[in-house]
Amino acid sequence: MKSSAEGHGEERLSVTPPKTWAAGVPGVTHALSYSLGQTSLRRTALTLLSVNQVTGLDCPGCAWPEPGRRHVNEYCENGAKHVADEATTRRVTAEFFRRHPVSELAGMSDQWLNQQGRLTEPMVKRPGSDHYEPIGWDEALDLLAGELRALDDPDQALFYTSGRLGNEAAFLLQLFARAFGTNNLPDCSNMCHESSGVALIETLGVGKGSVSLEDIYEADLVFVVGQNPGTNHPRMLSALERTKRSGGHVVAVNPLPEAGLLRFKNPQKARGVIGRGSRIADEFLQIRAGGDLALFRALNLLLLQAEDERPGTVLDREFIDAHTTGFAEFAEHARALAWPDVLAATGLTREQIERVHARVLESKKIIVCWAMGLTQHKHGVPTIREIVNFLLLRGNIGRPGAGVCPVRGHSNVQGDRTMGIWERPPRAFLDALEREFGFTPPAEHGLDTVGAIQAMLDGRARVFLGVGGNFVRATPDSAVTERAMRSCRLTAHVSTKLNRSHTVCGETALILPTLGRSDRDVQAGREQFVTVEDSMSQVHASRGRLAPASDTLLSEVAIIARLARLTLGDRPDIPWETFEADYGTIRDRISRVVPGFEDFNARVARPGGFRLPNPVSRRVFPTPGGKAVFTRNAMAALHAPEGHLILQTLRAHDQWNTIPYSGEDRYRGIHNGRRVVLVNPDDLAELGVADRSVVDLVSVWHDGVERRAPSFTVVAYPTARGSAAAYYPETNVLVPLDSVADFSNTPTSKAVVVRLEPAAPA
Ligand SMILES: Nc1nc2c(c(=O)[nH]1)N[C@H]1C(S)=C(S)[C@@H](COP(=O)(O)OP(=O)(O)OC[C@H]3O[C@@H](n4cnc5c(=O)[nH]c(N)nc54)[C@H](O)[C@@H]3O)O[C@H]1N2
Ligand SMILES: Nc1nc2c(c(=O)[nH]1)N[C@H]1C(S)=C(S)[C@@H](COP(=O)(O)OP(=O)(O)OC[C@H]3O[C@@H](n4cnc5c(=O)[nH]c(N)nc54)[C@H](O)[C@@H]3O)O[C@H]1N2
Ligand SMILES: [Mo]
Repeated sequence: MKSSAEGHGEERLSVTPPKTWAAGVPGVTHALSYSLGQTSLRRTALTLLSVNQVTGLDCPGCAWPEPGRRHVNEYCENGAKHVADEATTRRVTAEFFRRHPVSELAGMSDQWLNQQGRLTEPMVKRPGSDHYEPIGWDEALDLLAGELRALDDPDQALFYTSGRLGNEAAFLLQLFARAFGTNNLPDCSNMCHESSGVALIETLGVGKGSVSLEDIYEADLVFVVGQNPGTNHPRMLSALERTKRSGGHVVAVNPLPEAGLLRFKNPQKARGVIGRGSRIADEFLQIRAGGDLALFRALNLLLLQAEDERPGTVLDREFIDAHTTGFAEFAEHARALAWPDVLAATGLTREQIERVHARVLESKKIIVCWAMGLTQHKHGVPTIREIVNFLLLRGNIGRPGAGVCPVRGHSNVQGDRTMGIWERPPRAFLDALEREFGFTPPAEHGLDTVGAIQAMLDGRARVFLGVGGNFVRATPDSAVTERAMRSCRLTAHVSTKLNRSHTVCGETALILPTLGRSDRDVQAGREQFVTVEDSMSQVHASRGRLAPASDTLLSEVAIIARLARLTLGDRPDIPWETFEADYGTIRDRISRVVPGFEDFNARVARPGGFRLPNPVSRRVFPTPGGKAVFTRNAMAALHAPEGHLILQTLRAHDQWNTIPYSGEDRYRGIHNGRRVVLVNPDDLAELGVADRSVVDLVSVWHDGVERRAPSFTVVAYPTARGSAAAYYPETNVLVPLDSVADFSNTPTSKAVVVRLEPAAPA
């Protein structure tokens, strides 16, 4: 295995034709073989059997909801891999850190670091030292608390989270940060679905999806836009299969012909194991990167024109009049669209778009699903606003089988936001905190992820605490971010596994190892559970079953509660010790602070939990004017200068975000290599670059700084013209820190202007 972070070329790379179907038996055996490489058969069986059972473990794989009657456990190949990765029997001990200095670890690959196993005891790297050494919990948390207290201003501290955190820990962390005096709560959401939240709050008043799983089953037409469910939300395919069985249709919009969008073999059914599987997409629009705003503007224009031809039959006038504002201004703006701009931006033909328009006219109930292919673009927010326009026109909001469906990533990223992990907390939330806990939380907005990096760079932020995640690999502009982290006085990470953020650290650094979701969590002699909220606002319990990876681990709740007490001192109004001993007492507080959680403990004890109310699904729109809002979204498209391509950075099949599990991307036919760039063969011909040649990717940005990712093997691939693709996080070095989406400040990870330069010989 390669041990250097940047290999030169991919000597063992092999490429086979992309698959046209996803899941099925190879998926399951593949997951099992990964699992057995990590752990024993017994642990594998024990964990997999409890995944997504009513009384079991919430699958950490993604935020797609579990079907209602969960008498069978529904999990997928990739969920199984994520669980196995956590349940591994390999261990990182003090001895490991004695053998490997930090400078050596910083040169190892993300995959290698992860494969060393579970972290087992708290470690500290002291100023000037190149080694982590063991430290007791009390001393470690005292050190961190001391650094926090020593800051001139609470806003010099950053509290980052990743969406694996359960509700209880998330609630405590934001409570701690605010009692300490800051709203600096950057999170992975800032790099993920922030654009969805911003667009949906503005137009519908609620920053979440409005549909349930039943709505998906019931829909006549489901759009799957900018999303690769075969890899990232495999269980979504069983839902789409059901939609299709009841007569619904699916339109996929993507620059890549992703396997899961085309055909699906359901591994949970005998029929899926043999046979050709179900065809998923009835229409596949192979769009150019960033062309979605133009596509939905075109569909909206066609709807307005169809209404002109057959008045009273196309638009839902009753809905528009009763529940929306801004229709007239929107319609006038919509009609100004020029078809040549649409065709250039999308790379589609007018016939393709009209065929989809015809399906729209035939469909009473429409849902649009989307993920990172929309949110991580400069005009991601306007694109999602335009999708809302599209749904509003025919009243496809707030009734069965219709609505918006941003498909979340991390299993509890939506719940963390509900719990107040947000650098821009709403006033009402802060007021509720004040009523419950008797202190006045800071009102000024805090720093998001990009803002946090900028603050570290110019010395405004000095102490970084990450609870979960892998900050230096998830964030853009790797070289710049690494400089930012290294300039901190102290960086500390609450983590389950070793990752690069532990090796690119501040003057002092702490590793605080924690229980994973699959570990049994016992406090004060009683078994605890945590709760999570899925992508469709269902809140339910998650219980770990496995013996913890080491006796020394503390839960996230315990770490945050102890740190808070050490930092803030004993205060009668926030009983940190009680919170740690009984998570039910945290839920009692949540029930009084967060709307929708009334009677939390009782309701979450019911099988399957409960669904948070979403007023949008009742056509109540909590916008300032009390109505859904039509918006005018100026045309925007991506433009690469001559000789350049738009590069999107995405996930391979065998990885969990910043952590590759192997060099395999089975569905796309890429084996034994991650430093590859997929390019349309016609683009290669035009650029004069040969298939399988080795190039450097060089990104172009107005600051004139040259950002280079060396040694990528070119693979001719059926991606849309002008739209290249390569894996994240190896390519994060190319994404400029200030290349962000308008309004949401999300890094534009799906739109980096690059050129391919012949690689310098190794
Ligand atoms: N196995 C596995 N599961 C995961 C994760 C994981 O890493 N591994 N990560 C989780 C997380 S945090 C998230 S956010 C989700 C991410 O789920 P996805 O959003 O599916 O993840 P990406 O790999 O970023 O894929 C983006 C998709 O958008 C397409 N795309 C790119 N640009 C455009 C565009 O301009 N227009 C359109 N229409 N499509 C475009 C790409 O071709 C690709 O299919 O998955 C979650 N689930
Ligand atoms: N270029 C580019 N950049 C991207 C993206 C992209 O598509 N392209 N996607 C963005 C998106 S959508 C996201 S969500 C972010 C992801 O960013 P993050 O959430 O920060 O990254 P992860 O890779 O999910 O974090 C993995 C680490 O989490 C820790 N961990 C795992 N489970 C637990 C747990 O139960 N508790 C604790 N405390 N720690 C745990 C482990 O130590 C592991 O090493 O990356 C973003 N960055
Ligand atoms: Mo994400």
